[in-house]
Amino acid sequence: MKNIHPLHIALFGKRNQGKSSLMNLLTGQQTSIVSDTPGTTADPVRKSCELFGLGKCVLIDTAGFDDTGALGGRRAARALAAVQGLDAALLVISNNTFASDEQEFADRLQKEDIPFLVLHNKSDQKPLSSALRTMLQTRYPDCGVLDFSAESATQKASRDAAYDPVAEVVERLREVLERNAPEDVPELALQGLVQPGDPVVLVCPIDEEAPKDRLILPQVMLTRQCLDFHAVPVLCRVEELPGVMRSLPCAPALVITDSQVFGQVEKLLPAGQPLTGFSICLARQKGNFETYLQGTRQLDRLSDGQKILMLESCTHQVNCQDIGRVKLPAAIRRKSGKNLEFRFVSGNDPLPEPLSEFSLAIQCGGCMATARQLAHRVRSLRQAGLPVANYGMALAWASGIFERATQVFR
Ligand SMILES: Nc1nc2c(ncn2[C@@H]2O[C@H](COP(=O)(O)OP(=O)(O)O)[C@@H](O)[C@H]2O)c(=O)[nH]1
Ligand SMILES: [Mg+2]
Repeated sequence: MKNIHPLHIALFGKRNQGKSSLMNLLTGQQTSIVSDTPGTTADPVRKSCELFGLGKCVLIDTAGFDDTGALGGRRAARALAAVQGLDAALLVISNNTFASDEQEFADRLQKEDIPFLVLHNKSDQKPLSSALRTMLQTRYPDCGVLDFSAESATQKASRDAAYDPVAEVVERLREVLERNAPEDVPELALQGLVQPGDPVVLVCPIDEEAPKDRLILPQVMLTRQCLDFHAVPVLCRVEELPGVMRSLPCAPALVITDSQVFGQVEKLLPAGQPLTGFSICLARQKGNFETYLQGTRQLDRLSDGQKILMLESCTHQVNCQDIGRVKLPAAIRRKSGKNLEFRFVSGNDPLPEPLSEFSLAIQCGGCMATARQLAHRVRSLRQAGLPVANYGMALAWASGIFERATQVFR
């Protein structure tokens, strides 16, 4: 499994089930305090690690969701809030106990579409009963169930250096993730579009918004993808594009540009030259592509007074904010000639109610969000009957080249 962003995996369960012991085993070091005093892990503890077969992960150890200490209510609420945007969860139980707390929590995970593994810990004390295993597999057909002992695994590892105490846990997690992978997400945006040796031109404007001394993530990602496919990335600014096009031995397999200069770039290229944008590539990679294609066409059907919901997945990228809050609304107003109202939601903030007030939602590229986070958000919007477009496609639309910029992916 290849993941560009680390997988966020959290451990949940009542107090004293062995969550922190598992966290320490998985991260291979003393990260979380293990204690037989229930309620020791007060705030979520995060730790990055590399798990064999899963790649880069961020593990999150949480307070028990039954925590009833002085801060209990808040802790439990925080454990629940941590659910949003997770790639997977480990629900840790023991002693064949799967009571209403656990059930409520597992139901919630299932509802939020977060894949999870129920890990029955302390099997050295009491193994998982077949009745509970069957109940779990019936109620949560997509989850995994594993009988385990953090204690025994730790002891075995201390006797046998070749023994990997978490291999089984990681393998089961991997199976669960694979079984629940979002369907329309290709691994890489350029898959099938470029061949070894193909030149690919990446147009990267360096303006006052460009970060100092570096490139932005989508530019780095697409450069890397060209290299992965043995294509030849050629980076340039808009000014140099005509010269680059003249000097290449053949027409590039693809030109990928920053969406803000779509208009300029398309005028500099011969008709028929495959062209797309970084953010459209990102949308291709992060799923929901068909939804965005259809949603963007909605821009042709806007009328005066309609409301558009702008969704930014992160709260800190000044560049995206400027595009989403200022440039894109201005470009849409200009191109449509309509008097429109824009509303903004950032990060994981809740969606405004009622969604029926809006005629269209436009989601940012989500370079800092996982495919699952985006899938979840887009699903909620679609369930409310709202068409969903995407920043990159909307910018292409505003530049009059929506069809051309999305053609290569259709
Ligand atoms: N017998 C046994 N005890 C365990 C196992 N895993 C954890 N424990 C013990 O259970 C207690 C609670 O563990 P901890 O990891 O702090 O649980 P948490 O509250 O869920 O984070 C500690 O005393 C651990 O040593 C296990 O597999 N078997
Ligand atoms: Mg703990």
